[in-house]
Amino acid sequence: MADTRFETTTGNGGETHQQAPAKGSHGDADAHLTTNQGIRVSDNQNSLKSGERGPVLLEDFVLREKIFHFDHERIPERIVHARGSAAHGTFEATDDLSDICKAALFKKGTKTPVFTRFSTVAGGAGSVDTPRDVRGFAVKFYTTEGNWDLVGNNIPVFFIQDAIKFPDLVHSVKMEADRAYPQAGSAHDTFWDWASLMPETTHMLMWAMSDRAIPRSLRTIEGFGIHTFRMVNQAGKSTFVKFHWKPKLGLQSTVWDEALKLQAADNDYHRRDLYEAIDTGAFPEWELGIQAFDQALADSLDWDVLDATKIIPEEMIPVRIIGRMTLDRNPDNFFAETEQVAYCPANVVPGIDFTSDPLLQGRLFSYLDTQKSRLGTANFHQIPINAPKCPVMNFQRDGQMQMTVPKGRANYEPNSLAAHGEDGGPRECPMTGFATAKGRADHDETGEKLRIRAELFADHYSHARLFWKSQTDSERAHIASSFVFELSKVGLEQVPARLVANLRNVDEDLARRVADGLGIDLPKMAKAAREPIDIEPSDALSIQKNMKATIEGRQIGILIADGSDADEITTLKSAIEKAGAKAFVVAPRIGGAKLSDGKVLKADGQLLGSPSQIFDAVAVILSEDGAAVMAKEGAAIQFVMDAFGHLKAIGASETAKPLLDKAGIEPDDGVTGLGDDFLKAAARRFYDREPSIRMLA
Ligand code: HDD
Repeated sequence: MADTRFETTTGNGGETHQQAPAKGSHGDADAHLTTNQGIRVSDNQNSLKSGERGPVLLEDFVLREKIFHFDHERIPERIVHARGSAAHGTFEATDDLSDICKAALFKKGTKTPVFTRFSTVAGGAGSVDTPRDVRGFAVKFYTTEGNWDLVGNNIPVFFIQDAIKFPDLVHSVKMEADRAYPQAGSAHDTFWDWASLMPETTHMLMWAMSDRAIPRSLRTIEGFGIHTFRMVNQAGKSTFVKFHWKPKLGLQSTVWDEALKLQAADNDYHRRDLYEAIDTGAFPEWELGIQAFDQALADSLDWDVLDATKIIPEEMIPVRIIGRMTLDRNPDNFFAETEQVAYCPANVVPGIDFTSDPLLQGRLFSYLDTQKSRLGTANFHQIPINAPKCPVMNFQRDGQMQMTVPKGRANYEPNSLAAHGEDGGPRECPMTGFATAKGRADHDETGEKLRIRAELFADHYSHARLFWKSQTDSERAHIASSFVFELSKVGLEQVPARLVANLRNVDEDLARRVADGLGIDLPKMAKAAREPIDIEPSDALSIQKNMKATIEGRQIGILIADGSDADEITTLKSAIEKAGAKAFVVAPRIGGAKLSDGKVLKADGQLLGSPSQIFDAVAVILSEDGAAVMAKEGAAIQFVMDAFGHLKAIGASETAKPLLDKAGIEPDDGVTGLGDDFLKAAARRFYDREPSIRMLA
């Protein structure tokens, strides 16, 4: 008989414990269904009754155990970042970093397993993937020296400067306390009430209102560690660093109307995209980079590097690429891995250290604490997805759900048991263990106990201005329009004007556009706590300036119907696939369409369930008759109309043109035939088309 158990290391010195039946065992002739006590189950369909139609007996331990376990399947969802998707992968160090960091994972050529979880912030675990929101970007590195968690976002700054405000931020942005809506997203009273009273949010609001908050896919977002961290080399010298993840596919975002429609088209749009990309071998990749600088540079800046609402422009300190992360394996089980993974910014390895950023310092407490209430036990680090892949040896003992079985008498330190022939257990490691970076605190400290923030934290607008100045015209129009959209959902009369009064400190044109869009008078400028300064614009802050003209990793929808030209379809499909993109055939019926050669081509998706917003570009291949039929089909008209409205390329066969005419499309550079010009156009969005089809603020 095959053993249906499998063993997982807990990371605790390689000890093992029993787990559920091995994957793939279902259907094996020797795979027996058992209770959790290992007792074989003879009948999984009928509960034990007294007589054929009689009551169910309390005695039925098979039934009781099954229902009992089911009743307790759910655990509390994360307070924030509840909705997420994750994948396994590898980080490879590509540069020699020994000059500034001694961590083993950064030794050139070293490969470290990772588990990376992306998330939205405000929505619950079952909410949609595409609201306007920040995306979490959390990476757990299982290094040989212990776990390092880099818990960042896709935006390089944060709403607040001090962790003490985090509960207020989160309460205000999540669904409102009495009515329990909206489920995800910030377009509601309480968020804007709070944010408009909190000028330090302004820089982050600019990013959150930009297209960064409506990414096309998780594979096309950047990631940032946000805080200034430290790296420490072998000699004990410490260097400040800021972490950056740069996606191989470049940055890609949606437009707002598209993001809204995606919420209807596919709630799981990003989750599905990540899963399918990995499943089909199109492994998402990011480069990891650092901006490294010393105390002298930090002191020379006009802002404080401990302030998480500020950046350091890449033009000022270039990003040095130090490694590459590839995600190449989907989780086997969503709950066991994606749900139970517990990130904690306090998890650092020797060579990486904190600064006194007050936001970071608060986080060092919060994450460890929250895992106890989420996962129910101080032993959550023993859950396989959280367990280090190096030995764990200490004298911490017991607790709920203890999975290891320590041996011997030594459960305290120091002890002298070893001297008497017994196992005395592990010892401190003064030379190789984690030792807090030496040197003075990041800034002069008097040692006095003060509830204040350092002086430069009072500048709330300079970096928001820098961001605004660094955007393209189209990006500015999107930002202004997002403010208008969000504030138009606010019922509290005092709030929009208060926010616009803050925006006047960022840019007068922005404030005026938002006020006009809302139909309100321009309010008096809010008094800035500190006069903003001007900083040189930075191209790195723009999405549109950092898009890659490639169709690699993208999905192109091909609308066909009965009579469509078989050769045109085959040629286009193979050209798309050759370029590393995915061709997705859409037809009125899932069974497919009968093509010009008399053969039936099965569709990948039915027209009603595959609107064009799920594609990066679309092609329409229709015969004359097919086009006439489709021109009477609302979903087909909407398909091309939305593709055009969402600034995508549309490639059409000559005979498909009547459908485009019916949709009111006035051809531009993005409307092409089916040849190379289409593939070239599909690699970009046509932002210059926008003013002719939509009124923006
Ligand atoms: Fe946080 C989760 C990112 C500030 C408290 N946070 C969480 C996750 C990410 C971030 C990506 C999800 C991790 C996962 O996938 O499981 N958080 C950030 C960033 C911040 C930040 C980039 C600022 C730079 N967070 C922050 C503060 C506090 C928290 C200031 C509290 C003082 N965050 C939490 C938390 C969460 C969390 C409540 C919820 C679930 C969890 O930790 O594991 O503890």
